[in-house]
Amino acid sequence: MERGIDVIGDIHGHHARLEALLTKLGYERRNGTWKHPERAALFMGDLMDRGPEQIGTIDTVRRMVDGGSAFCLMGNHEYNAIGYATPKEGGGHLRERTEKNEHQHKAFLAATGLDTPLHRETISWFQTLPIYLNIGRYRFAHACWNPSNVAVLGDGKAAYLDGSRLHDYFTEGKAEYHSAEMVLKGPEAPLPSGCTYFDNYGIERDRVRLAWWRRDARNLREMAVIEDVSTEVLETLPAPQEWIDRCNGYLTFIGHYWMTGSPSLIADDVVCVDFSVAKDGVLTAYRLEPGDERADPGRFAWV
Ligand SMILES: [Mn+2]
Repeated sequence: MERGIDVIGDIHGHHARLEALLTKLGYERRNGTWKHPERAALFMGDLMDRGPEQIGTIDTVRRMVDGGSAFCLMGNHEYNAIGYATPKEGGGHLRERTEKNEHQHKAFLAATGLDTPLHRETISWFQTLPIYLNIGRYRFAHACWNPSNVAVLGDGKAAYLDGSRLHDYFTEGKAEYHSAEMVLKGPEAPLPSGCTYFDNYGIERDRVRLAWWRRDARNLREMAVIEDVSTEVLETLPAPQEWIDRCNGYLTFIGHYWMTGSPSLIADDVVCVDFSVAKDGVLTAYRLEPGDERADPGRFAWV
């Protein structure tokens, strides 16, 4: 890695905030494309769904990627969008067009239309996005770097969906499906029966996301990424150990997790850059410098 990299978290259609962040970071808009004289941006995925400017956000990022001033990873929302758009053999789509799935996806569909040329063209760009990247001692994945799943999806340096067998990535039981779900959505654990909570979309959930970077979690409560669920029962359950990431000298970057408050570190070798711009939070960048070995709380910038 020769250039400094600005690692930018989930945007979810908040284009004005993206432009404000790029400006703050010293990027300038020339001939319609944002560029920095010395640095590159790396977007952690989840460009879309939820927010007010779906097309503007995608267009800005895409121009930066095409112009060589940015990388962009796939997030779970782009992955879901690919499944939602892709017909399945025998009828239906790789991601079912249920009311719940449509609800999570409605801002994007309102902007592109369903099965329109713009929709299809945008989805085909999503399909070109890497599922993860490894650059030198730095690893980038939307939700989780899990070595066995990383190995299923690619060569450990980069992974892309294989368009000739897309259905494998959306079919329960296929290694590609479970690996893509792990890297893009992270590990989850079921809650005890009767224990549920409501997520950001108001959908009732009976599983919790696991904070796989908390190596010292003593129980499921301490490892659950959740605020408002009855916690006592979770304190009696063990923290699942199989997902705990031993980062092995790498610095790992993720988005995805709807962190709250001012950007801060979640571990000394795992950096989350999602601080919930789509839920009254901030759009966040981490200004990675060549040679950085440990995470540094002074590297965050946000708007
Ligand atoms: Mn996400």
